Amino acid sequence: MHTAKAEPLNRFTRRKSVFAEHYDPEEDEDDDNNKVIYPKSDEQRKQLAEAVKNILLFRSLDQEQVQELLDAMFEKKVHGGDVVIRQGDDGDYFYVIQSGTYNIHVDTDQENDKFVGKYENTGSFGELALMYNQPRAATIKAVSEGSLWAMSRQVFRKIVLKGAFKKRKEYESLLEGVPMLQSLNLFERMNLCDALMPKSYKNGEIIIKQGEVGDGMYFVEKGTVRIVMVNESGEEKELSKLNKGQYFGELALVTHKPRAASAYAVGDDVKLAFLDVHAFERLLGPCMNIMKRNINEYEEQLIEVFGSKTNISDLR
Ligand code: 1OR
Ligand code: 1OR
Repeated sequence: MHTAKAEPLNRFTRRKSVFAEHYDPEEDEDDDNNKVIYPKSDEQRKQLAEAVKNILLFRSLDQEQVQELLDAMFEKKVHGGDVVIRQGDDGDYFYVIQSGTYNIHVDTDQENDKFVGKYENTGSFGELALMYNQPRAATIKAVSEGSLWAMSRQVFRKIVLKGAFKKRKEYESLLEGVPMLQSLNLFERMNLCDALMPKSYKNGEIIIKQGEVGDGMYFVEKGTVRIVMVNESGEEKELSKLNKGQYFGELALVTHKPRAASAYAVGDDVKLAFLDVHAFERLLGPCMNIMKRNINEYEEQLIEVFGSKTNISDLR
């Protein structure tokens, strides 16, 4: 199971480009005279705008770029049984799902055409071959009637690639250093990179306020964060100091309780990567058990710090 999961990772590091061109985002020039426009009805435009709203790869794009993308995408209807992408082929299009169910199959060294997952009415696929100049890493098969929005390799590279690649590169090494995330495969970690948003704080600034509703969690990219808790008798205690590669703010998301502590920036150059609660639920499912185990450790430490089990009943 684990070997199968690691396969695409080896692919990325082992295989050489199948295209003559090598990846260099700086080479992709902005040529504004060369815009591709597929006319769409108002209804189509509305549907497409809705479909791309949750595409993590588009997160770092501005309004204008998103408009250009919408113009450049065209609708593709599929029938049950259609193979949209075949593993091993060269990459031509990136797809956003409008409707339909799509199975993901991966041919590994051990097994032919193993079913590894599916998309249902939402999501996107086909970015890997376009980003990394690799053969298609999986086969995508339509299970039902459906509709896709396709974007050509050229448009993808011109508009989406630069920002997304930068983000994946920037966060890849950060996430590699987070032990909790070791259970994610490379593909899952890349999706996580797309979802993270950078945030900066100055010395003493509050990041999380105890008692508030949790909207996301944070990974420390640079600098130090203090975790401070006020217990039921109003006593304030510093619980921990966190540095690069550590995370916080996960507790409220796991327990669906208010924030258990406050978090403050230490020093003027604190950089964090923020993961909102929706992406957290979609992407960190495989890490949930590890996070829960770490919460048990919080409980043990809590007794040491406050000398009693204060607040512990509140924790779950
Ligand atoms: P692509 O251009 O390589 C196939 O064409 C697409 O399938 C790929 O981009 C991804 O968008 C998508 N591993 C690799 N690619 C995947 C995976 C995947 N799932 C979807 N795609 N894994 C599945 C994780 C559930 C890991 C399999 C071991
Ligand atoms: P959160 O979403 O509750 C505050 O927002 C964050 O502070 C919390 O998630 C955790 O990431 C972190 N020890 C270390 N870190 C803690 C602790 C903690 N509680 C919350 N955070 N505790 C052990 C005491 C030494 C307290 C457990 C209740």
